[in-house]
Amino acid sequence: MRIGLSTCTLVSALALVGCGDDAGSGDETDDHMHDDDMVEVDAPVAVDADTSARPVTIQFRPTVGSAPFACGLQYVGQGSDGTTITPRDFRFYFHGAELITDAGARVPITLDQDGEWQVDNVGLIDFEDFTGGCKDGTPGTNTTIRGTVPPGNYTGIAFTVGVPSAMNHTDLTAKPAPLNTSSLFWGWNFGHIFFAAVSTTNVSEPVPGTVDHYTHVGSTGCEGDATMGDTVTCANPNQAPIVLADFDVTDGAIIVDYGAFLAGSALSSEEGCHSFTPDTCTDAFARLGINFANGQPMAGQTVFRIGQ
Ligand SMILES: [Cu+2]
Repeated sequence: MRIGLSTCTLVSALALVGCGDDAGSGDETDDHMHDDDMVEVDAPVAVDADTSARPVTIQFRPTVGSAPFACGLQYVGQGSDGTTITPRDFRFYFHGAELITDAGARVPITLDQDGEWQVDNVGLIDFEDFTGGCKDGTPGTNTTIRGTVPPGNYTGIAFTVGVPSAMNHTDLTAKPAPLNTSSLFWGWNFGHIFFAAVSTTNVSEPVPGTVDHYTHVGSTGCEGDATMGDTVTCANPNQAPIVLADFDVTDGAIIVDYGAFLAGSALSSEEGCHSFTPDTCTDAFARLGINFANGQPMAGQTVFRIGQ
């Protein structure tokens, strides 16, 4: 749009008064009240740039490899030992979700504050529905990020798996949902379980029955007494920043692959990972993009990918 040289422009530039649409600019949003109209004369400016936030919904889709994930289904050949499993839990916290423009700029998604799944810039993605063998969570599920972003040409998405440290070490009962989910909380100092994937398998040894294999990712090596108001810092934050390119915000979905996360874990064993044991944690952490040795992000995560 060009703002034409007009009586209105001249008058408003000189007298600093507003004027209507008689400038012929077609500009519905500019009230012409500013005092620098003179420099805009015949200068190209953005056409009716409506910068108001637009709603955006990011879809997550849980899978076990290429198969849809669902509580109550059996999946053969899972883990490092080719176990037949049924899921027991599949949930994770995210924060700091951003869309990425075609120019590479990161634009935060302002989350809808729904009183249940999203608060501040944190959300809980919950794929389990408390049916079948899923016993750790709730009937409710949440498979989307819902919020607003300014208009833009977005081609990628980023978010971090985990709860921000400042919100992670507090009195659970004083926290708003979804941060008050007791089944995803270890205690004040360790904080929340960021990523939970639990499987159940039938075993015949030593006695016939079932074995649950837990993989719980959260911060470790945390110091400072949160109950006394100290700021807690964790030597191993174990937060996973995820960046996915070539994401179509309107048509695409983010696949979250339960099978890929557990592909290197011995699922017939009850010796799972609660973020403390290198033997059972190192592989799963790496698949999520976390170096177990130091708790820092590392490249090569295979749990999240773009799909439909
Ligand atoms: Cu645990």
